[in-house]
Amino acid sequence: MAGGVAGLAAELHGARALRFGDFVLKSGLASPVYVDLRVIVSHPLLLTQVADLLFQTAKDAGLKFDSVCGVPYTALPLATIICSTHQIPMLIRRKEAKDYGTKRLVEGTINPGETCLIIEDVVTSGSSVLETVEVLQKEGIKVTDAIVLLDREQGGKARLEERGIRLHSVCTLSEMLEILQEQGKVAAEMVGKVKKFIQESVFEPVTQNGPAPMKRLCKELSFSARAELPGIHPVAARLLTLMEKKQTNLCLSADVTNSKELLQLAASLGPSICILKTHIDILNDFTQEVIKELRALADQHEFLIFEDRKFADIGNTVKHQYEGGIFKIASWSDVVNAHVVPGSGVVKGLKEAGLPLQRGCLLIAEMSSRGSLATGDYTKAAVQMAEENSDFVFGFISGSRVSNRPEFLHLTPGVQMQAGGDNLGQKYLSPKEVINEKGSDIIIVGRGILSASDRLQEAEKYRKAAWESYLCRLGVHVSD
Ligand code: S5P
Repeated sequence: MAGGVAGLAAELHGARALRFGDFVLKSGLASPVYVDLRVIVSHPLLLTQVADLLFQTAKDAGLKFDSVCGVPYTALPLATIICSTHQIPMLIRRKEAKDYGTKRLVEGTINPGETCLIIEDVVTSGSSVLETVEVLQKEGIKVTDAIVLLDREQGGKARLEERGIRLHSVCTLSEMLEILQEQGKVAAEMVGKVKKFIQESVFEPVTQNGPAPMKRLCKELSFSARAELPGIHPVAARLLTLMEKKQTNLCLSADVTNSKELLQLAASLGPSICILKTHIDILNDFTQEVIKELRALADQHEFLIFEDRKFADIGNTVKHQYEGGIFKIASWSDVVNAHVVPGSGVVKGLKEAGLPLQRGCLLIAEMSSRGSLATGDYTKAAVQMAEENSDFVFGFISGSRVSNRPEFLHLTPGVQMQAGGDNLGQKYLSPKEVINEKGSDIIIVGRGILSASDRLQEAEKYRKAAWESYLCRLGVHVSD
């Protein structure tokens, strides 16, 4: 096996599946190593070599299994090669249930009680393997072992073991590094840097009970430290400071249609929230008087007002919509948001009205609704537009952390204690998933709170859950 791994290390390095330098990972971590095994699909010999090593590792461990399932997507072709070569039935896990049709999550013949072996290309925290395991287990399939090509040694093995899954790796990142150093492909200094990074960015459980939230042993800046960053947008600084002071990263989506109810909400939930989000055009009885009272409550309880207007027109039009009309949004709303679909003109138009009033803007980089088109390159374009207009834009509406710059804030809608959705396309994640796993900063909650009989008590539940998840992310232990 050692010979095989030495050859493999050189091949992977040659195919640029392993790169060394300065990278920023999706999680926001700066990393001296970048592992992208997706590229191996362009190297058929390497692909077969990897599949062989994975199968050999399973054989060496004496594993018995009835089927094989690759974690989507890179491990899919690997599982296919293994199954085809050794005549083993394969299962395919769908990443998302099809919106139409059968809604199956697993393709292939499911025989409950049979054992399935999981194949994965690289494991960091173990989350992707766990997701696949959970889907298979729900179908009644036994899963006890997973084979991975590269274990990044960042806590995945231990986390999987806690959930009853043994992880067997063809190679660890440290072994790979040593081989590449011996082969003269990576300098000793870089090897040291990567080893230090591995040690400092281990994901490990911070609670004893239940599915453990993960703590990142890395430098995550606190909200108050981010408020002090040079060049931070004044609205972001104000928001981050009040969040830390009030210990809240909860934004209330005050989607009510009656102004008395809106003001009651602001008065009673004000101390629990950092932002009150309005859809001012759904009020049946809007007057500027309501706005005056809302502003007074915002100042009294120290929360920002965010009119969720989602501007999406050419610059000239949005400028009028923002400062004029019946609502005169720019005159009272600290924060507004915009779709990026018109191009940067939308931000420039809003900026002309908003900058003199020291307002801030969030760009919609992703949406919580099923089938949203705001993904991939669209999301990237939103990030770029924010970076180019950071005098006015201070963050995003998104499902996850889309920018690694700590001066940008991420606000995530589609949050309820229980996962699920409504019957009009909304999808929900829990506060913990959003803050801890997706790396967002602020949860936006509407009906999760509004439909409770005791709204204040419910808001406090959300505030605590989101705040504790933030502390967890910082590596602070939370005890009840
Ligand atoms: O992608 C999005 C963006 C926004 S701003 N998905 C959303 O749901 N929103 C808003 O968040 C939506 O307009 C609503 O006001 C709130 C979510 O409400 P809930 O009742 O589903 O929590």
